[in-house]
Amino acid sequence: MSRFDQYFLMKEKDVFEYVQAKVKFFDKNAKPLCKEIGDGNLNYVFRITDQVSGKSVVVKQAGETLRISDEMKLNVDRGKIEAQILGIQGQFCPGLVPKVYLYDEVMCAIIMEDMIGHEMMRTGLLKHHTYPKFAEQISTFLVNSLLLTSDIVLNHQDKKELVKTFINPELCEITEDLVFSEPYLDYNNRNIIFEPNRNFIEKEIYGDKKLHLEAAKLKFEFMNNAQSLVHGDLHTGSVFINKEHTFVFDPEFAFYGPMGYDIGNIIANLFFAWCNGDATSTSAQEKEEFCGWCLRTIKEIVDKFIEKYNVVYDLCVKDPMAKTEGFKEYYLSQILSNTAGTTGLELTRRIVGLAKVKDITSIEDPEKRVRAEQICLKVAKDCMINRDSFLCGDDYLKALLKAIKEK
Ligand code: SR1
Ligand code: MG
Repeated sequence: MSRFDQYFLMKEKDVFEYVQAKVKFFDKNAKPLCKEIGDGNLNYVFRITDQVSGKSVVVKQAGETLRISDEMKLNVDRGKIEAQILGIQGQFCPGLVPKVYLYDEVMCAIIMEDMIGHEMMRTGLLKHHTYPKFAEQISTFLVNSLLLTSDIVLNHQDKKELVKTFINPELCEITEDLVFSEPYLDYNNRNIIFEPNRNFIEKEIYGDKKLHLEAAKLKFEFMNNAQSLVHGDLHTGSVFINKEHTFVFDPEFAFYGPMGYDIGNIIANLFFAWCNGDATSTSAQEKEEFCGWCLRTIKEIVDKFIEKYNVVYDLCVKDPMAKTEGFKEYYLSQILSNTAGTTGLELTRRIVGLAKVKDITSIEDPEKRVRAEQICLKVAKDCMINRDSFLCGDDYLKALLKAIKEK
């Protein structure tokens, strides 16, 4: 019997004993230091470091209520999907996700590799750090994790088994509400609007029925297109990074959905980083370097995705009908359209909905925040309404330039 045979929410003081009981990670003479480092909306994340050997490990535990709101409750076993998908992504994208040492179904905790020497990408972006290898590495992650789990490549029965395993109704419902519905209808009364932008949002978002129709179409595509095993929440808080290397983590929203959902999330969050650089850079040089990097990276991610998609498709496609002339191009055009639509949805929900991003909320000057939010919403509408014409990286930069001009 151990005190970890029954679920309880751990505190910093419990975690070293827990790790030793489960995986004996540290030496006998270890001097542990434990810190809760989570800054997400859902879970608790502890880092324990042995001050003697320098070895460290991370423990992520699900609580019964969410950090973002005590009123929101979820099953505590949500980490199980995360541990499973990290295993699959580790096979298809070696080195780009952290290693899982254990998933504990009782304590609902994952013990995993500490991504030493990396920092949360959003934290780095808020300091206007740039990451020259990100576009290359994230595009590899996207193509491999998405294409290699799709019907294009996998045996269709095996793929259907994966669809079953990764049914994730509770977390998908959060996304269906927070991303696809509430920013347009606010039926749960929990949208948070920056007051100086209320009139703009009432007219441009709540009042635009054409936009609602596009959001509705994208919502039902999200729910019904079991295309690939998607990460499901691929924003810059789900990436740990340094100048050389990228880790993608936190895939607890994973399920079988449209590929564009992951690609569009990354693009939107780089637009948020651009907005922060535009509003808060302390010199013209800093703005040029940082904002220039954000734009180049958006463009490169889309273009590299297309390039690598074509290579992997030709190498790995198994389905005989998917080899039909013209199908590769058709399939890509669907992915790119959904990518643009998702970019717009993510841009909108972080400005209008409940869950915000620091890139925008930390802009202290109200006029600059108004500008940043309005640019995001203008780009968002363009991306959603005209999504079939976003065919390459440059199209996103054009949308931004157009939104800036309209301001
Ligand atoms: C209630 S959870 C709010 C948001 O945090 C997660 O990271 C997802 O993005 C979710 O939409
Ligand atoms: Mg998360």
